[in-house]
Amino acid sequence: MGKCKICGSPGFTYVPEYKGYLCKEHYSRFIQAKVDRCVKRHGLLRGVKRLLVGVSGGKDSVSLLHILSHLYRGRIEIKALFINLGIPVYSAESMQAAAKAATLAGVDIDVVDIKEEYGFTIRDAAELFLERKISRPPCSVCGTVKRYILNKYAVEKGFDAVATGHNLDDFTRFSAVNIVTGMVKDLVKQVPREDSIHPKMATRIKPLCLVSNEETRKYVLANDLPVVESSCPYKPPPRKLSSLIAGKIDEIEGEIPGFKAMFIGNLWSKILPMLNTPREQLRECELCGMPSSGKVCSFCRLRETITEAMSKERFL
Ligand code: Q46
Ligand code: ZN
Ligand code: ZN
Repeated sequence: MGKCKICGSPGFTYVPEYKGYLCKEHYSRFIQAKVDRCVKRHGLLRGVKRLLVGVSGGKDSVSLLHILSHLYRGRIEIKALFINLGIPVYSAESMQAAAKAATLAGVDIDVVDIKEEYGFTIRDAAELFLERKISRPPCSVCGTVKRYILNKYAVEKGFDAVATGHNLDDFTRFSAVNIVTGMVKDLVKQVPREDSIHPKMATRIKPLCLVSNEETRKYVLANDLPVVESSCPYKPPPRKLSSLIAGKIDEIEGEIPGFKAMFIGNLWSKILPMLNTPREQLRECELCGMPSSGKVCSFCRLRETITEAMSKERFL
């Protein structure tokens, strides 16, 4: 292992941008500077005084909290939110990691327990799906639940924006799949900042949008951050199209360093501005009052389906 190009101490990892090695400290500073540049270039914290960070205990969100706290604590208020999804073993371990990460970052953390708040867990949803009593797979239920709770918590507690840990690889993979499958509605959401379009919708930001999977993995190692070791038992094998595309994108990045950033940068600056997609018209859900495109929001519809299926089970 070579020496750090900046300070000469033992190198931690090779960094293509430096054409050489960096030590743990300078590697961490390099990643933090990358996030700071992205935040400034895309105005991610424009108008944001209070920021809610969704922390799952995974490497991306734990790195995100550490980086944001390092860069902006004291200038804006930062709070972490962990959502207890009730997934056996995994949720308890994730909560421990998230709590430790928050302590390390010097940030308060709150927990929303979906069983306590809404009467079901992702485990319940997974079992109902296996028994063919609901049609949505656990990850689809989980995604709707997480989005809804993060937004609701932020709006009710007066946060200006919600930050999540989507990274460069998530952006490139989702965008390429959306292009190939023609999912323009989803493609236009692959941006660093989605402004609020409803009084009950918080602005969403993704400050790790130019930091890769490999970089957050190394950031965790360099800073000895606590992350959940187990993986979610409901994680499905990756879809064939998605994993093939991700593999090819990795191959190209290996040949042409900076390819992923170029792809996503051109998408943001040249392609998305040409797409004339009308903004979604939102009203308030008749059941919960949160933003919805129909009479009842997707979360309330989902909750009704699950609780109905659970109560039928009880009477069998
Ligand atoms: S927690 Fe939830 Fe993930 Fe588990 S059920 Fe799927 S989405 S895999 S990141
Ligand atoms: Zn150094
Ligand atoms: Zn609702």
